[in-house]
Amino acid sequence: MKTVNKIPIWFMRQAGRYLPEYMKIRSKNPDFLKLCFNPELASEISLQPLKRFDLDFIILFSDILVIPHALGQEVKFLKNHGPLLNCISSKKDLNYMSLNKSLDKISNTFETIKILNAKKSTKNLIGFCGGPFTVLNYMIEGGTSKTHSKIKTFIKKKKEEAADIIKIITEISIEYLKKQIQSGANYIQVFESWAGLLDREEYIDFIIKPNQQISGEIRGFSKHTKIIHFPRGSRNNYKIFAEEVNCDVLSLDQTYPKELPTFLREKGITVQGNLDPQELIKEGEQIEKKTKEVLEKFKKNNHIFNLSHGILPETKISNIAKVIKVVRAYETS
Ligand code: 1CP
Repeated sequence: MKTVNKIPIWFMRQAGRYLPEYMKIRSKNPDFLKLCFNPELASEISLQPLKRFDLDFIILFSDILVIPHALGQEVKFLKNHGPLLNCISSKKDLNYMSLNKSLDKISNTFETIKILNAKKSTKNLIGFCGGPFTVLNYMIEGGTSKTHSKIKTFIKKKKEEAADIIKIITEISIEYLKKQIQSGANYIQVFESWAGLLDREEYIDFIIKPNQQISGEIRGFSKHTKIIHFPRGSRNNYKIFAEEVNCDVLSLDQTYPKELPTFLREKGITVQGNLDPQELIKEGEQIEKKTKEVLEKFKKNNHIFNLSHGILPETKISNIAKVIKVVRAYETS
Protein backbone atom coordinates (compact mmCIF):
# COMPACT_ATOMS: atom_id res chain seq x y z
CA MET A 1 0.00 0.00 0.00
CA LYS A 2 1.20 3.49 -0.80
CA THR A 3 1.45 6.02 1.98
CA VAL A 4 1.60 9.69 1.23
CA ASN A 5 4.37 11.61 2.94
CA LYS A 6 3.90 15.31 2.72
CA ILE A 7 7.26 16.99 2.34
CA PRO A 8 7.39 20.34 4.10
CA ILE A 9 8.63 23.21 1.97
CA TRP A 10 9.90 26.78 2.27
CA PHE A 11 12.52 28.88 0.49
CA MET A 12 15.47 30.63 2.07
CA ARG A 13 15.01 34.37 1.60
CA GLN A 14 11.36 33.79 0.62
CA ALA A 15 10.44 37.20 2.08
CA GLY A 16 12.26 39.72 -0.05
CA ARG A 17 13.32 41.37 -3.23
CA TYR A 18 11.87 39.04 -5.90
CA LEU A 19 8.34 39.96 -4.72
CA PRO A 20 6.79 43.17 -6.13
CA GLU A 21 4.72 43.57 -2.95
CA TYR A 22 7.96 43.62 -0.93
CA MET A 23 9.53 46.15 -3.29
CA LYS A 24 6.48 48.37 -2.86
CA ILE A 25 6.90 48.51 0.92
CA ARG A 26 10.69 48.82 0.54
CA SER A 27 10.41 51.81 -1.81
CA LYS A 28 8.51 53.71 0.88
CA ASN A 29 11.02 52.66 3.57
CA PRO A 30 14.53 53.63 2.50
CA ASP A 31 16.07 52.75 5.86
CA PHE A 32 16.29 48.93 5.78
CA LEU A 33 17.11 48.46 9.47
CA LYS A 34 14.20 50.66 10.49
CA LEU A 35 11.98 48.47 8.34
CA CYS A 36 13.31 45.37 10.12
CA PHE A 37 12.41 47.00 13.44
CA ASN A 38 8.86 47.97 12.41
CA PRO A 39 6.72 45.09 13.76
CA GLU A 40 3.62 45.85 11.64
CA LEU A 41 5.55 46.06 8.36
CA ALA A 42 8.07 43.33 9.17
CA SER A 43 5.27 40.89 10.02
CA GLU A 44 3.41 41.87 6.86
CA ILE A 45 6.55 41.13 4.79
CA SER A 46 7.02 37.75 6.51
CA LEU A 47 3.49 36.80 5.51
CA GLN A 48 3.70 38.03 1.91
CA PRO A 49 5.11 34.79 0.43
CA LEU A 50 2.44 32.74 2.24
CA LYS A 51 -0.31 34.78 0.63
CA ARG A 52 1.00 33.77 -2.78
CA PHE A 53 2.26 30.25 -2.19
CA ASP A 54 1.37 27.06 -0.35
CA LEU A 55 4.35 27.03 2.07
CA ASP A 56 4.77 25.35 5.46
CA PHE A 57 7.05 27.87 7.13
CA ILE A 58 6.97 31.58 7.90
CA ILE A 59 10.38 33.19 8.38
CA LEU A 60 10.87 36.29 10.46
CA PHE A 61 11.70 39.32 8.32
CA SER A 62 14.93 40.73 9.71
CA ASP A 63 18.63 40.38 8.90
CA ILE A 64 21.68 38.70 10.40
CA LEU A 65 23.36 42.12 10.62
CA VAL A 66 21.07 43.38 13.39
CA ILE A 67 23.65 41.81 15.74
CA PRO A 68 26.56 44.14 14.80
CA HIS A 69 24.05 47.00 15.07
CA ALA A 70 23.10 45.80 18.57
CA LEU A 71 26.78 45.63 19.50
CA GLY A 72 27.26 49.29 18.64
CA GLN A 73 28.68 49.06 15.13
CA GLU A 74 27.29 51.34 12.45
CA VAL A 75 25.32 49.26 9.93
CA LYS A 76 23.77 50.74 6.80
CA PHE A 77 22.19 49.18 3.73
CA LEU A 78 22.93 51.26 0.68
CA LYS A 79 20.81 51.09 -2.45
CA ASN A 80 22.23 48.66 -5.04
CA HIS A 81 25.26 48.05 -2.84
CA GLY A 82 24.27 45.84 0.08
CA PRO A 83 25.42 46.25 3.65
CA LEU A 84 28.03 48.78 4.74
CA LEU A 85 29.59 48.70 8.20
CA ASN A 86 32.33 50.83 9.69
CA CYS A 87 35.31 48.48 9.85
CA ILE A 88 36.54 47.32 13.21
CA SER A 89 39.72 45.50 14.09
CA SER A 90 39.22 44.85 17.78
CA LYS A 91 36.56 44.55 20.47
CA LYS A 92 37.46 48.04 21.66
CA ASP A 93 36.29 49.53 18.36
CA LEU A 94 32.76 48.46 19.22
CA ASN A 95 30.52 50.72 21.19
CA TYR A 96 29.45 47.69 23.25
CA MET A 97 27.92 48.44 26.66
CA SER A 98 26.16 45.34 27.95
CA LEU A 99 24.16 42.36 26.77
CA ASN A 100 20.87 43.81 28.00
CA LYS A 101 21.41 47.24 26.46
CA SER A 102 22.33 45.57 23.17
CA LEU A 103 19.26 43.34 23.22
CA ASP A 104 17.06 46.38 23.91
CA LYS A 105 18.17 47.84 20.59
CA ILE A 106 16.75 44.88 18.68
CA SER A 107 13.78 44.04 20.90
CA ASN A 108 11.17 45.19 18.35
CA THR A 109 11.89 41.91 16.58
CA PHE A 110 10.22 40.08 19.45
CA GLU A 111 7.07 42.12 18.83
CA THR A 112 7.17 41.06 15.16
CA ILE A 113 7.38 37.42 16.22
CA LYS A 114 4.46 37.83 18.63
CA ILE A 115 2.30 39.22 15.81
CA LEU A 116 3.34 36.33 13.54
CA ASN A 117 2.72 33.79 16.27
CA ALA A 118 -0.83 35.05 16.69
CA LYS A 119 -1.41 34.65 12.94
CA LYS A 120 0.58 31.55 12.16
CA SER A 121 -2.22 28.97 12.50
CA THR A 122 -0.73 25.57 11.57
CA LYS A 123 2.42 27.00 9.94
CA ASN A 124 5.85 26.79 11.51
CA LEU A 125 7.52 30.03 12.49
CA ILE A 126 11.28 30.37 11.98
CA GLY A 127 13.40 32.78 13.99
CA PHE A 128 17.05 33.12 13.07
CA CYS A 129 20.46 34.63 13.56
CA GLY A 130 23.72 34.58 11.63
CA GLY A 131 26.42 32.12 12.57
CA PRO A 132 29.02 33.91 14.73
CA PHE A 133 31.82 33.59 12.17
CA THR A 134 29.60 34.87 9.35
CA VAL A 135 28.59 37.88 11.44
CA LEU A 136 32.26 38.48 12.30
CA ASN A 137 33.06 38.32 8.59
CA TYR A 138 30.77 41.29 7.86
CA MET A 139 32.03 43.18 10.92
CA ILE A 140 35.66 42.89 9.81
CA GLU A 141 35.15 43.22 6.04
CA GLY A 142 32.76 46.16 6.48
CA GLY A 143 30.27 44.60 4.06
CA THR A 144 30.07 42.05 1.27
CA SER A 145 33.50 40.95 0.11
CA LYS A 146 34.72 38.98 -2.89
CA THR A 147 38.11 37.99 -1.53
CA HIS A 148 37.45 37.94 2.24
CA SER A 149 41.08 38.92 2.65
CA LYS A 150 40.56 41.01 5.81
CA ILE A 151 38.76 38.29 7.73
CA LYS A 152 41.23 35.62 6.63
CA THR A 153 44.16 37.73 7.80
CA PHE A 154 42.35 38.73 10.97
CA ILE A 155 41.75 35.18 12.21
CA LYS A 156 45.33 34.21 11.37
CA LYS A 157 47.13 37.25 12.78
CA LYS A 158 44.76 38.21 15.60
CA LYS A 159 43.33 34.90 16.64
CA GLU A 160 42.63 35.92 20.23
CA GLU A 161 40.96 39.15 19.26
CA ALA A 162 38.81 37.17 16.81
CA ALA A 163 37.92 34.64 19.51
CA ASP A 164 36.99 37.51 21.84
CA ILE A 165 34.55 39.05 19.38
CA ILE A 166 33.13 35.64 18.42
CA LYS A 167 32.46 35.06 22.11
CA ILE A 168 30.39 38.26 22.38
CA ILE A 169 28.52 37.51 19.14
CA THR A 170 27.76 33.98 20.35
CA GLU A 171 26.51 35.17 23.74
CA ILE A 172 24.19 37.78 22.33
CA SER A 173 22.97 35.43 19.58
CA ILE A 174 21.96 32.85 22.19
CA GLU A 175 19.97 35.39 24.20
CA TYR A 176 18.47 36.81 21.01
CA LEU A 177 17.31 33.34 19.91
CA LYS A 178 15.92 32.52 23.36
CA LYS A 179 13.78 35.64 23.24
CA GLN A 180 12.63 34.77 19.73
CA ILE A 181 11.56 31.36 21.05
CA GLN A 182 9.77 32.94 24.02
CA SER A 183 7.94 35.18 21.58
CA GLY A 184 6.66 32.24 19.53
CA ALA A 185 9.31 30.91 17.10
CA ASN A 186 9.13 27.08 17.03
CA TYR A 187 12.10 26.68 14.66
CA ILE A 188 15.35 28.59 14.64
CA GLN A 189 17.92 28.66 11.87
CA VAL A 190 21.57 29.62 12.22
CA PHE A 191 22.85 31.01 8.89
CA GLU A 192 26.60 30.29 8.82
CA SER A 193 26.86 31.45 5.21
CA TRP A 194 30.65 31.79 5.10
CA ALA A 195 31.62 28.51 6.81
CA GLY A 196 33.30 27.47 3.56
CA LEU A 197 36.09 30.01 3.94
CA LEU A 198 37.92 28.10 6.64
CA ASP A 199 40.33 25.18 6.67
CA ARG A 200 39.79 22.24 9.03
CA GLU A 201 41.56 23.60 12.12
CA GLU A 202 39.97 27.05 11.89
CA TYR A 203 36.66 25.41 11.09
CA ILE A 204 36.71 23.62 14.42
CA ASP A 205 37.46 26.76 16.42
CA PHE A 206 35.34 29.28 14.56
CA ILE A 207 32.47 27.23 13.12
CA ILE A 208 31.97 24.04 15.15
CA LYS A 209 32.54 25.43 18.64
CA PRO A 210 30.31 28.53 18.46
CA ASN A 211 27.52 26.63 16.63
CA GLN A 212 27.80 23.85 19.20
CA GLN A 213 27.45 26.39 21.99
CA ILE A 214 24.37 27.91 20.38
CA SER A 215 22.53 24.60 19.90
CA GLY A 216 23.60 23.31 23.30
CA GLU A 217 22.12 26.36 25.01
CA ILE A 218 18.96 26.38 22.91
CA ARG A 219 18.36 22.67 23.57
CA GLY A 220 18.73 23.25 27.30
CA PHE A 221 16.37 26.21 27.11
CA SER A 222 13.63 24.66 24.99
CA LYS A 223 13.23 20.99 24.16
CA HIS A 224 10.45 21.59 21.65
CA THR A 225 12.23 24.07 19.41
CA LYS A 226 13.71 22.59 16.24
CA ILE A 227 17.19 23.77 15.38
CA ILE A 228 18.30 24.15 11.74
CA HIS A 229 21.97 24.72 11.00
CA PHE A 230 23.22 25.93 7.64
CA PRO A 231 27.03 25.87 7.53
CA ARG A 232 27.12 26.77 3.83
CA GLY A 233 30.14 25.63 1.84
CA SER A 234 31.21 23.06 4.43
CA ARG A 235 31.95 20.37 1.81
CA ASN A 236 33.94 17.63 3.58
CA ASN A 237 33.30 19.31 6.91
CA TYR A 238 29.52 18.71 6.82
CA LYS A 239 30.01 15.31 8.45
CA ILE A 240 32.07 16.55 11.37
CA PHE A 241 29.59 19.41 11.78
CA ALA A 242 26.71 16.90 12.06
CA GLU A 243 28.73 14.78 14.47
CA GLU A 244 29.64 17.65 16.76
CA VAL A 245 26.71 20.07 16.58
CA ASN A 246 23.43 18.87 18.00
CA CYS A 247 21.01 19.81 15.23
CA ASP A 248 17.55 18.63 14.22
CA VAL A 249 17.95 19.77 10.63
CA LEU A 250 21.03 20.29 8.48
CA SER A 251 20.62 22.54 5.45
CA LEU A 252 22.77 21.47 2.50
CA ASP A 253 24.16 23.38 -0.44
CA GLN A 254 25.26 21.73 -3.71
CA THR A 255 28.50 20.10 -2.53
CA TYR A 256 28.64 17.44 0.15
CA PRO A 257 30.08 13.91 0.46
CA LYS A 258 28.08 11.19 -1.29
CA GLU A 259 27.50 9.24 1.91
CA LEU A 260 26.20 12.24 3.90
CA PRO A 261 22.43 11.67 3.39
CA THR A 262 22.72 8.09 4.72
CA PHE A 263 24.81 9.29 7.63
CA LEU A 264 22.22 11.95 8.48
CA ARG A 265 19.38 9.44 8.23
CA GLU A 266 21.13 7.13 10.67
CA LYS A 267 21.68 9.99 13.07
CA GLY A 268 18.03 11.08 12.85
CA ILE A 269 18.91 14.47 11.36
CA THR A 270 16.50 15.92 8.80
CA VAL A 271 17.96 17.16 5.51
CA GLN A 272 16.95 20.60 4.27
CA GLY A 273 17.62 21.63 0.69
CA ASN A 274 18.92 21.74 -1.91
CA LEU A 275 17.59 23.00 -5.26
CA ASP A 276 20.04 25.42 -6.87
CA PRO A 277 18.46 28.93 -6.79
CA GLN A 278 19.91 29.49 -10.29
CA GLU A 279 17.25 27.05 -11.56
CA LEU A 280 14.56 29.52 -10.53
CA ILE A 281 15.80 32.19 -12.91
CA LYS A 282 15.78 29.92 -15.98
CA GLU A 283 12.99 29.52 -18.54
CA GLY A 284 11.60 26.17 -19.68
CA GLU A 285 10.64 22.79 -18.28
CA GLN A 286 13.97 22.04 -16.61
CA ILE A 287 12.69 23.25 -13.24
CA GLU A 288 10.24 20.34 -12.79
CA LYS A 289 12.98 17.85 -13.58
CA LYS A 290 15.46 19.47 -11.18
CA THR A 291 12.86 19.57 -8.41
CA LYS A 292 12.13 15.86 -8.85
CA GLU A 293 15.85 15.09 -8.75
CA VAL A 294 16.10 16.76 -5.33
CA LEU A 295 13.06 14.84 -4.08
CA GLU A 296 14.52 11.54 -5.32
CA LYS A 297 17.94 12.25 -3.85
CA PHE A 298 16.51 12.62 -0.34
CA LYS A 299 13.57 10.22 -0.57
CA LYS A 300 14.97 7.99 2.17
CA ASN A 301 15.64 10.95 4.47
CA ASN A 302 13.38 13.09 6.55
CA HIS A 303 13.38 16.02 4.19
CA ILE A 304 12.41 19.69 4.24
CA PHE A 305 12.40 20.93 0.65
CA ASN A 306 14.38 24.15 0.19
CA LEU A 307 17.10 25.74 -1.93
CA SER A 308 20.86 25.43 -1.58
CA HIS A 309 21.05 29.19 -0.90
CA GLY A 310 18.67 32.16 -0.84
CA ILE A 311 16.22 33.10 -3.59
CA LEU A 312 17.82 35.50 -6.07
CA PRO A 313 16.14 38.87 -6.64
CA GLU A 314 15.63 38.13 -10.36
CA THR A 315 13.71 34.89 -9.59
CA LYS A 316 10.59 34.26 -11.64
CA ILE A 317 7.59 33.97 -9.36
CA SER A 318 5.95 31.44 -11.69
CA ASN A 319 8.94 29.12 -11.18
CA ILE A 320 8.40 29.07 -7.43
CA ALA A 321 4.79 28.02 -7.98
CA LYS A 322 6.02 25.24 -10.32
CA VAL A 323 8.43 23.88 -7.72
CA ILE A 324 5.74 23.82 -5.04
CA LYS A 325 3.35 22.01 -7.36
CA VAL A 326 5.89 19.25 -8.03
CA VAL A 327 6.71 18.86 -4.33
CA ARG A 328 3.03 18.70 -3.37
CA ALA A 329 2.35 16.07 -6.01
CA TYR A 330 5.26 13.89 -4.99
CA GLU A 331 4.40 10.75 -3.10
CA THR A 332 6.81 8.43 -1.37
CA SER A 333 5.99 4.90 -0.45
O1 1CP B 1 17.46 46.14 -0.30
C1 1CP B 1 16.76 45.38 0.38
O2 1CP B 1 15.52 45.39 0.33
C2 1CP B 1 17.45 44.49 1.35
C3 1CP B 1 17.60 43.10 0.86
C4 1CP B 1 17.67 42.18 2.06
C5 1CP B 1 16.62 41.39 2.56
C6 1CP B 1 15.23 41.26 2.00
C7 1CP B 1 18.77 42.03 2.94
C8 1CP B 1 20.05 42.74 2.82
N1 1CP B 1 18.41 41.15 3.93
C9 1CP B 1 17.12 40.75 3.75
C10 1CP B 1 16.33 39.86 4.62
C11 1CP B 1 16.96 38.65 5.18
N2 1CP B 1 18.31 38.41 5.26
C12 1CP B 1 16.28 37.55 5.76
C13 1CP B 1 14.77 37.45 6.03
C14 1CP B 1 13.98 37.18 4.81
C15 1CP B 1 13.87 35.75 4.37
O3 1CP B 1 14.80 34.94 4.56
O4 1CP B 1 12.87 35.41 3.79
C16 1CP B 1 17.25 36.61 6.14
C17 1CP B 1 17.03 35.26 6.75
C18 1CP B 1 18.51 37.18 5.84
C19 1CP B 1 19.78 36.52 6.15
C20 1CP B 1 21.05 37.09 5.67
N3 1CP B 1 21.43 38.39 5.51
C21 1CP B 1 22.19 36.28 5.37
C22 1CP B 1 22.25 34.79 5.52
C23 1CP B 1 21.67 34.06 4.37
C24 1CP B 1 22.45 34.15 3.08
O5 1CP B 1 21.86 34.63 2.11
O6 1CP B 1 23.62 33.72 3.04
C25 1CP B 1 23.23 37.14 4.99
C26 1CP B 1 24.63 36.75 4.58
C27 1CP B 1 22.74 38.48 5.08
C28 1CP B 1 23.51 39.73 4.85
C29 1CP B 1 22.86 40.61 3.87
N4 1CP B 1 21.67 41.22 4.07
C30 1CP B 1 21.29 41.92 2.95
C31 1CP B 1 22.32 41.76 1.99
C32 1CP B 1 22.32 42.37 0.62
C33 1CP B 1 23.30 40.95 2.57
C34 1CP B 1 24.65 40.60 1.96
C35 1CP B 1 24.68 39.32 1.24
C36 1CP B 1 26.11 39.10 0.69
O7 1CP B 1 27.12 39.49 1.32
O8 1CP B 1 26.17 38.50 -0.38
